[in-house]
Amino acid sequence: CAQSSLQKTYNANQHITEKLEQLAKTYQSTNDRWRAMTYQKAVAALKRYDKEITSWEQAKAIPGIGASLADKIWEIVESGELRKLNELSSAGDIATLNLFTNIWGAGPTTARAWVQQGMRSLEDLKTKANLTRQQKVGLKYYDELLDRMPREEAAEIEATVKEAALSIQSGLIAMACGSYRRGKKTCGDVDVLITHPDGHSHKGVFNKLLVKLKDQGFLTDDLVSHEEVGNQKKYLGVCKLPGAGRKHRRLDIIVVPHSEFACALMYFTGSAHFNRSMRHLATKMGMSLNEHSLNTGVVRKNGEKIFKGTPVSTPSEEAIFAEFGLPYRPPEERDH
Ligand code: DCP
Ligand code: MG
Ligand code: MN
Repeated sequence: CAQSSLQKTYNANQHITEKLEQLAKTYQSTNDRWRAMTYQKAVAALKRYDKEITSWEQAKAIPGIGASLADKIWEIVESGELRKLNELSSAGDIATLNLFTNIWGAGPTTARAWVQQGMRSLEDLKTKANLTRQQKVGLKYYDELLDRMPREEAAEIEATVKEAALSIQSGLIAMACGSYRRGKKTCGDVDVLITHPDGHSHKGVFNKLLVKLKDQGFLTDDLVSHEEVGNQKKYLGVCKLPGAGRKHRRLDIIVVPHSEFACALMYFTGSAHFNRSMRHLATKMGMSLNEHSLNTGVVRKNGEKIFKGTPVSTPSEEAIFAEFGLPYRPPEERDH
């Protein structure tokens, strides 16, 4: 009716909701979803409330508004300002958060904690912060790891890993996936996938390869030295090609059994966006896809898997596309 639509469009407390909305956005931008939602809910409650708020008690009496929110609302009514907002959203803090989240191994939560502890620069972190081993590596190579490498250099890194792998076991397949395989001009890291066509000779290669590449001085630092998911082994680290003027680069090495090769190849080729689309399509078609296998006949109830389905044979990426009834899409066309 006319009255309720009037109530919806007229906001008697716009001066308050504006500030709380900004606060919600700030928390959203620092990935504090819980706080962001709290303030979004308060804004919605205030927008439904049709009278101007003139006391702390009045604010507190609105369903969904607790004492701490009433304090903030009252602060805005009295002073027209919200100190918390000024504290959080100063341009300097945003820049500092960006500076910190660019460190490998530091996410928004860690970055925010450092800012709250008074850290303002990378130098502060080096001298005063509690850093994980990974964050120490991330900080040591801060500029180098932010720099994307030309694809020619990614090819040299691929060749180095491949040569070492083949010296350990003949017949291995070692190939760079990720942005390199998608044909990008620059790469953030190199994602080398390793398998053996005979189905078993990949076993034991992972450890020997890492030892060899470390002995060569090629691998300089570990980030995740050994991650094992099912039959796949993954290494995340930092490498440097020999010779002067070379930069430290991020390198991922993944060793998989040949039966999982096509699914792993597709996953590590990406893009991440393409992978999400494929998983979404799989769900719609009663299938599931990950870096290990493609399963059909998956049963889901309320979005939850109650039967994990049956893995189908996937000898190649072409076979995976065919299972979806899709034409083959070359890596260069998988950015979306
Ligand atoms: N991947 C994914 N989802 C993620 C991260 C990665 O599906 N959250 C997959 C798709 C990526 C691949 O792993 O293409 C490799 O991950 P990278 O982070 O190395 O991403 P790219 O190689 O695509 O880009 P970059 O050049 O930045 O390394
Ligand atoms: Mg990559
Ligand atoms: Mn990678």
